[in-house]
Amino acid sequence: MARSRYATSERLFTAASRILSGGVNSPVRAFKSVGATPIFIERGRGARIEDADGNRYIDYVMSWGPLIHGHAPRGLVRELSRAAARGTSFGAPTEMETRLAQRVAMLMPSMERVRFVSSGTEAAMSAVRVARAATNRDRIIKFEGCYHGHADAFLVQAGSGAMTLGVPTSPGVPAAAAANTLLARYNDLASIEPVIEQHRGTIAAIIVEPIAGNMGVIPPREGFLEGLRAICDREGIVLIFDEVISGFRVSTGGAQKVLGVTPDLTVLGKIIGGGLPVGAYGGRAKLMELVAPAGPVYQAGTLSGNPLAMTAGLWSLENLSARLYRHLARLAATLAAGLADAARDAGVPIQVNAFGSLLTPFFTERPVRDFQSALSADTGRYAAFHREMLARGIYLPPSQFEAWMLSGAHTTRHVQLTLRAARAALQEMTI
Ligand code: KE4
Repeated sequence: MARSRYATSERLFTAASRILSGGVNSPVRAFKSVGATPIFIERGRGARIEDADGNRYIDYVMSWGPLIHGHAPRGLVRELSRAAARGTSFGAPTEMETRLAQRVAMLMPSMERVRFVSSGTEAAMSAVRVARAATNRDRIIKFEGCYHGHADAFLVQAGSGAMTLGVPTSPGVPAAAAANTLLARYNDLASIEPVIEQHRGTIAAIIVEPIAGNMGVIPPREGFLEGLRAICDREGIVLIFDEVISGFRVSTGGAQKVLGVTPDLTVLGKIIGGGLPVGAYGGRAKLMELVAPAGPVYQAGTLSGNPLAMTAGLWSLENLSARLYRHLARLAATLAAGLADAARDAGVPIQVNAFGSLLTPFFTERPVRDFQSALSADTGRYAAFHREMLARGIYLPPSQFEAWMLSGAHTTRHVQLTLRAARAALQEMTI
């Protein structure tokens, strides 16, 4: 029998599954929803990765967003090597933390004060804690299909891996925690007013992905974010933008700059760590001065502000440019249009949503504007497409409900090769 092109990955996954829950350290990586064995990555360079069997791929996961400059940029590796040689962690202040915070605040002026943590989850849960302390209220509103990490309060109708695996509300979340999390529909302002009416005076925060990425990409409707801002101003509710994906991904100032709506607090992650573990939350000084040791709201972390993550994040932000965003937007537009053309020619219904360098092809005839329409996508067809593309050297997010990510290392040539593979894959799927 011919040796599988993924034989080594299959062997490694068997070993991993004996010691790691589900063989992975984050569920979406397990390829469950695309019905395949996850491939084990050996190395990455630029827009490409190579797996344990020596297969090479053009990568559109890019570690789920941090790698806006591609894999292992020489300058980042150089700075990181120098930083590591000086020590990996001190548990004490370093100048790098101040420098990265200053760069974040310069690019995103709403962040008058910043606190670094080690993941987006930590950042989002801490921002909610600040909002609760500031308002002396317990409830939050989140939107169906949005994902803010795996803290108890957020695992209610959550997106990303929770949506992918069909467990949007996780066992193990106490009913009391879930009860404080109220749900509304993304892009539907009218769905919020009844929730406000019913719980007036008890809602501390509205948390939202200003550009939804965890149902697949769903841009905000005209007026949606402005409406949230007005409701929060009227009701004394803290508006939290979760820009873990969109922050520095869609512009040098994130979604809040492009869309012109300013939150009270912002949650960041991914790009600000350049691929190392990081998260950050921040916003109005009056709110952030509540955070210990400046104020009474406790939040801490052994590796918060880790010098290696700060170094990688600072290099990443210092190398952002208007030219980079123009390049990313152009490639994404070419990719989106090419996918739509290839699907039409193959007679496969696809709706491609895109915003800047974020895009998702939904396998459905319906325009995808919210959680319900995202759910209409044919996940079986997406799984078949994923497998066909993997076999043709294109590594896509192993879930219909995620965002494809481009980087400055992707070129027109990579996109042309991707569209050639997509055309063949879609034709193959209709046979
Ligand atoms: P982390 O705790 O995974 O660093 O960040 C949580 C988070 C918070 N907010 C948003 C908008 C996010 O997208 C995320 C994490 N994103 C997913 C992929 N969409 C991470 C991938 C994974 O879970 O393995």
